[in-house]
Amino acid sequence: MRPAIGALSGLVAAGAGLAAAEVAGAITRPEATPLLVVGAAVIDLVPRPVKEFAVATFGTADKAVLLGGMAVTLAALAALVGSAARRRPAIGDAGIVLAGLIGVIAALTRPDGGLLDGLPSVLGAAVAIALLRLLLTRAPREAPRQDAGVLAPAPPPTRPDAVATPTPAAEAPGGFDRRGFVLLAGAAAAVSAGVGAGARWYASSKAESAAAARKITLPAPAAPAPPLPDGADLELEGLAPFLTPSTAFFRIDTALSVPRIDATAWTLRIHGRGATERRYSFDDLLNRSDLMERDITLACVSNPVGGSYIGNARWIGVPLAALLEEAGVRPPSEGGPADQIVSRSSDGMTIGTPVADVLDGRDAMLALGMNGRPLLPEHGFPVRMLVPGLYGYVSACKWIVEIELTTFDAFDAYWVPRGWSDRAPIKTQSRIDTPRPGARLDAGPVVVAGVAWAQRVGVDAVEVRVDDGPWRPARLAAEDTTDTWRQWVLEWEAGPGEHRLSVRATDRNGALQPGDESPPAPDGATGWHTIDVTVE
Ligand SMILES: Nc1nc2c(c(=O)[nH]1)N[C@H]1C(S)=C(S)[C@@H](COP(=O)(O)O)O[C@H]1N2
Ligand SMILES: [Mo]
Repeated sequence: MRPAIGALSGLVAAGAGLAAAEVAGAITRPEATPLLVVGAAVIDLVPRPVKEFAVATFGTADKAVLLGGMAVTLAALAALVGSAARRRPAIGDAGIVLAGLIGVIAALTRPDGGLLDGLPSVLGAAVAIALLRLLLTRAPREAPRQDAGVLAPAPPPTRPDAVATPTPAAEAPGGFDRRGFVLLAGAAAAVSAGVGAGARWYASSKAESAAAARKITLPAPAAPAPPLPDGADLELEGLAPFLTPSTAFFRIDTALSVPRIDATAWTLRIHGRGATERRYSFDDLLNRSDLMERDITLACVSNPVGGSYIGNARWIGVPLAALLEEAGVRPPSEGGPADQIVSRSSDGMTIGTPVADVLDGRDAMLALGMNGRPLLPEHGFPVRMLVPGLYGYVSACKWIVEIELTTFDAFDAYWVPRGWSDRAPIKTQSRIDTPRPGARLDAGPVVVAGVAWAQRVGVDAVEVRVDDGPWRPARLAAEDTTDTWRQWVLEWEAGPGEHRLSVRATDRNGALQPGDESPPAPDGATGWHTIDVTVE
């Protein structure tokens, strides 16, 4: 146990520091606690290949993996610093001050960071230093290692009464108040866990009640979505449902903790080149007479061929073109000085969208509702942007608070300096949902089905190939709109053996989905989704 005392002290001190930071965060801003701000900084700083690796390996669990990895790293460092501090207490102070400083810098450099955001890290470091010192005074002090040639002071003789004055030589059982140390460390750990969890709970319940401060009921939209045509949803087992339930909708963002926004205090500011500044409250949007409801498929640029970062929902929102027109915005083709809309979120994300796309008549909107309900926090409550035909990272700003009219020359949005294209229309794609890759099937008729999308244009054909056979036309489900994906199905008479199935779509302009394989970066993956199955 002896060598572990320092490590244990370091761990307990780190835990107490984090708990103290949670308390400070619960009072100031829960997003500003050290792990969250440092994690957010890591997300912003990782180079594209690392980010792509993380998304490919961990998918949407990447945030949990990041937080877990940070906790393990912090624990290891705390144990190391604690051990070193047993010999030289100054190392303990210095290590914790450094950790606190990293937290403060990360907090203050967040795009949405304020001065107060440094407080959790400062308080956490102070508590950690005090507790580490206290714990180490209970532990027997180890003699500093002596370098060769330096005269070591003669160790004091061991006395039976060494209990009162712990010395390096007090290695006798009585020299270490083991019981006192264990009690103190145990109590500190228990109090930290309790206080930390309590602060967490308090912060989240405060956020929930702010969000629910007023029960939001969405008004019936003036322009409801046309009813789904019969046969748009084939309702086949293993096939993605035509409308994705909100709770099953993919979530992609850089927010380590989901922003919790009080809708009653929310405002949107529209300003910039060629725009008369306008502000809207949530009520302003809710009470408009031009609310529209639309089925729109949203795809992430990081979606690999055959991937699941795509969903289709029924959204309610305000036409974005109407808001821009109220601000006097004209498209570049009519002499407007701005060609880019930069939308900003409450957590500082920036997303750049071509003005021309938003004003060309498509159903670009500021969405307030998803599948008949207010947005879920994860999907941008209270308001997010949607532009059919563009990948999410260039259109779908969640937790939006600002729209600035500018130019692509003047401003690079968040993902652009990180290696992604500044413009990114969604590429035509198709996906096999059933059978699953690697499935073992019985010989005989097999239902092969999936989805395909060619947003803004529409899917006109889907073809499936088995092994080296001919491309066979699949049956297309009824089309909802050209802005939604379209289901397809093919019955396949499967013979025994290993088989390879591929799918490809053709859009309404007659353009065939490209078969050459390219990765998601910089502007969306291409290739034909291909799976292997075994028929017995
Ligand atoms: N504020 C904010 N909005 C954001 C993002 C983000 O990281 N922060 N990610 C974008 C990306 S890359 C995508 S694909 C969509 C995903 O929306 P969803 O999570 O509701 O599916 O949100 C977009 N809007
Ligand atoms: Mo995305």
